[in-house]
Parts: sequence; C-alpha cells; structure tokens
Amino acid sequence: MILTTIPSFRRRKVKLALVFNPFSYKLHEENLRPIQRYFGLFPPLSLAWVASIARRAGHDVIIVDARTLRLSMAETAEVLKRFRPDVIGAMMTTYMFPETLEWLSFLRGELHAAGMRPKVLVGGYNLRVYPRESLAHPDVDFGCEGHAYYTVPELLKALEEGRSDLSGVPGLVWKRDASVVVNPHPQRIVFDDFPLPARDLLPNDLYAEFPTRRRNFTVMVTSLGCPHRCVFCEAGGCEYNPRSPATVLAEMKECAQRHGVREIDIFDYQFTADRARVRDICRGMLESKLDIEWACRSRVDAVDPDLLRLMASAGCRRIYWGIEHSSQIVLDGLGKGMRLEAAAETLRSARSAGIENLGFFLVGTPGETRESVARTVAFAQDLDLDYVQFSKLLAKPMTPLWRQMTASTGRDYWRDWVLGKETDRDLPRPWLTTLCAEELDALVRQAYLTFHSRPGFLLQHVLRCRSLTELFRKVAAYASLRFSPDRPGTEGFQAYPENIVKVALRKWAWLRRHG
Ligand code: B12
Ligand code: SF4
Repeated sequence: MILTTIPSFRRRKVKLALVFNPFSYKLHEENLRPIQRYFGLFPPLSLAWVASIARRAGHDVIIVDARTLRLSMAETAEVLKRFRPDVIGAMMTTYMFPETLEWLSFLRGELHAAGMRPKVLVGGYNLRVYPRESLAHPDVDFGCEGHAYYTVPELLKALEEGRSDLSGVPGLVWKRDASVVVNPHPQRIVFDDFPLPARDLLPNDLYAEFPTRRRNFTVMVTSLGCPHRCVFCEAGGCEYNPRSPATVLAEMKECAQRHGVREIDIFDYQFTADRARVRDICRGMLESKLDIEWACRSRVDAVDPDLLRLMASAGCRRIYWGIEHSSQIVLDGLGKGMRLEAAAETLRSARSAGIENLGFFLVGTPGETRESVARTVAFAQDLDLDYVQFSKLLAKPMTPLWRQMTASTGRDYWRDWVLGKETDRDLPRPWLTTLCAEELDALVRQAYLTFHSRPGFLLQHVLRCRSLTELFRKVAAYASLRFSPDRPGTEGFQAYPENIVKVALRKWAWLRRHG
C-alpha cells in the first residue's frame, strides 16, 4: 500500500490555505534583538508565489498573513474553518521551524476537531536543506523540496484525482509506509516563467521596513542565486537565474497600478550581477514613468558611475552593500573576491548620484578581536554610510562555513534544531579564539552605538526625515538599542503608528469576511 489516507476531495479543485505565522527573536540569530524588532513588516512573498502558481493551475487559494494582521492561532483557525481547506501550506525557514510547526499542528488539530481532514504541506528554504527531517513530524504530510513551479500543480492535481501513488510528483517529499521519500525533480527551473506573485491576496497597505518613506511598500525578487562564492552565504554557487527585464517591469507596473505600490525593496542577493539587465530595467522604468522609489543589494565592485546615475534616475534611492570587514585579509579568507579600495570610490559615486548607502558588516570573523571590530566601525564611519548593519558571523545551513563546521565537529546544530533535539542558544564559533558569545553581542551593540552616536550623523538623519512617523521610528529604534536591547517581544513593530488603527480595522474586516 502506498498512501492510505488520500482525502475525499476527488474531482474538484483543491482549496489551499497558505498561512504566514508570526515569529519571534531567536538567540541563534545573526542580528541583535532590536535590529530584528525594527526590521520591518514584509509581505510573505514566497507564499504569494506559491499562491499564483496554484491559482494558475485552477485551484482556490487564500493567504492568511497572520503576522501582519496580528491574528492569533485561534483566530486563524476560525478563518480556516470557514474556508474549509483541503490543504494547509506554510513556508519554513530553518530558524523559525519550531514556531511554524506549532502553528500547523494547532491549526490541523482545530480543523480535525471540526470534522475536516486537511493535509499539511510545507515548502521554503528549509526543505532544501532538511527535507527528510522536516517530514519527520507527524503533523506534516507533504513537503516541496525546491520551487513550487512543477511540484505544487502536480501534487494538487494528484490530490484532486484521488491518486495514491505520488512518486511522479517532481520534488515532492512525502511519506510512504514508514519512510520519507524525496522524489527527483528533473525539470530545470526557469524563474522568468513564474506567474507574478499573488499580491491581491495580501494586505499591501500594511507593509513597511525600517527606512520606508513611501507607501504602499512591497518587496520583489527579480533573480535567484548569485555567481559569487562567499563562505558565509548560502546564495554563493547557486545558479544565477534572472527574470527578464520585461517580466520585472510587468511586476513593477502591476504593483504600482493595481496595488498602489510606491516603494519597493528588491531582495535579490545581488541585483547588479548582470549590469545590462539592470540597465534595461531602469530604462523601462523611465519609459513607463513609474512613480516608484526602490532599493536593492549589490557589491561595490559590480557597478560603475554611469550605472549608478541611471539607477538613481530610475528611482533607486538606497543600495545595501556587502562590505563585510575592514581587513583585506579577512575578506580574502571569506572568499569575498573584492578589493576593499573599491568601497570608498563606489559609495562616493552612489552618494553623488543621490543614492543612500547601507553597509553590511560581519562581526566575529576568524581571528576577530576587540581591536579589529573597532577598526571595522571606524572604517564604516569613514565611508560615510547612511545606514549600517553589523551581523554576527554564523555558520548558516548550506554555506561552505556550515559544511566545514559540521565536517570538523561531526554535529549539525540546525539539523537537531529541526528535529526538536536542540534548544535556541548562541552557537559556538570555533574560529574565534579570543571572544566568547557574550563579548560578541556586546561588541556588536557597541558597534551600533558608536556608529550612530555621532552628533553630526544624528542631526543629519533628523533633518532628512520626511515625516514625523519616520522620525519617531528612528528615535525609537535608537532608544531600544541603547536602553532596552534585551527586552523581549519582537512582533509588535509598526513602522507607522497609525497602522495600529489600520491593522485593527483590517483584522476586523478580515474576520468578518473570512472568520
Ligand atoms: C522575502 C524574504 C523574506 C520576507 C518574506 C518571507 C518570505 N520568504 O516570503 C521576510 C522579510 C518576512 C522574511 C523573513 C525571514 N526570512 Co526570509 N527571505 C526572503 C527572500 C529574500 C526572498 C523569498 C522569495 O520570494 N524568493 C523567491 C521565491 C521564488 O523563492 P522561494 O522563496 O524559495 O520560494 C519558492 C520555494 O521555496 C517554494 N516554497 C516556498 N514556500 C513554500 C510554501 C509551500 C507551502 C510550498 C508548497 C512551497 C514553498 O516555492 C516557492 C516558489 O517556487 C529569501 C532569499 C531569496 N532570495 O530567496 C529569504 C530567506 C528565505 N529568508 C531567510 C530567513 C533566515 C528569514 C528570517 C528567519 C529572518 C529573520 N531572522 O527574521 C525570517 C523568517 C520568516 C519565517 N516565517 O520563517 C533565509 C532562509 C534560510 C533557511 N535556512 O531557512 C533566506 C533563504 C535568506 C537568507 N539568505 O538567509 N524573509
Ligand atoms: S555574500 Fe553577496 S556576493 Fe557573496 S555569495 Fe552571498 S550574495 Fe553573493
């Protein structure tokens, strides 16, 4: 017998409910608690892709963004009882795995108690790393190991037809008798073929990120992977898979015209990996006269002054640069493949084009000392950055650093975490000889305070605020870092105080419509 419990939804379209649950701060995160707290409220983009893929195959889909709408587990269960899903789906990251699992178990239990028998389907990055471990939990029925593009339509079709043999569903992780099976996925993923993410299922007016100036705000992903190979990054070595300028522009237009979007953060790992593509996107934005301001992530050696000017004229207002450290030796050890001298020149060009600069830095790199952290902070100050992010170096799943660490210690914390055998704790960094975890936290916090506590810098930021809410947000973030860095409670971030009323109203309307 292959699968004994194929449910009774034969010969009709499948009802799929995708749930985005709130998540809390973890000690094993690379960022400090206040940084997580003020990061932002973002659309569950992965689920919006899954939704559009399932809808294109003719199925009925809702997305419940419980995080943004501040729905409790019980309220979400009420919404689902009314929708009567055949399948409940969620996106799983490794770091937030237990919380998402807890939500899924609760929702499944509530629906079971109400006489429904939905299947539970999970996908997302964690499934790429730990497909079998993710399915080890009795409350999870199916997993999507990679992209949903082929897997989800095939799975929903099989469920619709009441098929019990799921071995033909590409990339599906499922349970056969007592074992977990990972089906092969022979098809190549062409990102450009994906339908546009289903933002019509999202509360687009509620999203915001820390530096937000306009709204509606959203995030976009215009390429997968990155051609570089930094040892701390999971994108390195993943095939660079860009969408065409035409598709990117179509999504931007849809965002602007249908969802009132005026600000976009492009979350690609390396947006300028293909400069010709970026030029075409920018020209397209200019031709369409899109009233959108945007941000993206790039490398200081992957742009030139002409490109920066074109990007600025097309609405680029901020670039997040991976600068990482003040030492060339450290950069070389991290496999960054970048000359440090490029930073100052590129940032100058960006600034003179009218683009704000944010620098990503790593603290706790091999051989790090108090002095080297101080040098990195001074370097960041000299670069005259508008924003900084100091993250603790972490051996994240699928990175070369993680491979080295699991091979040398014979243990994989993240695997045990997904299996429920590990607790949330600060992770060991065997490459650090002089600094312990507490010292590292203190150094990161000090780095932020030193960088931000310059009177000239503070004054400049206050003067540049375009609204009282922006000022309020920035002052609150600074106060949080200085006075209450360890205060728990991270779900409450509101980039706009008036969102409190808006969220309450939207939640009420949602529950009336769906609950
Ligand atoms: C946008 C984004 C966010 C947004 C929105 C969440 C989301 N993913 O929609 C926000 C800012 C909220 C966010 C939060 C977090 N994120 Co995030 N996020 C991204 C980002 C940049 C883009 C996601 C995307 O749309 N990609 C493009 C689509 C096409 O690919 P995809 O997301 O992989 O989705 C496809 C498949 O995975 C699959 N799939 C995904 N979900 C599901 C669900 C089901 C049911 C099915 C069937 C299939 C499926 O089908 C999708 C379409 O093909 C990715 C990095 C990246 N570039 O992918 C990180 C990434 C997914 N995030 C990551 C992390 C760490 C986080 C946080 C933990 C950060 C933090 N400390 O707060 C949180 C956790 C959130 C949570 N609930 O667990 C990691 C995950 C690593 C891991 N090992 O799990 C990634 C890979 C980034 C990174 N470099 O570290 N994130
Ligand atoms: S850190 Fe940046 S450049 Fe390096 S692999 Fe990751 S995305 Fe690419």
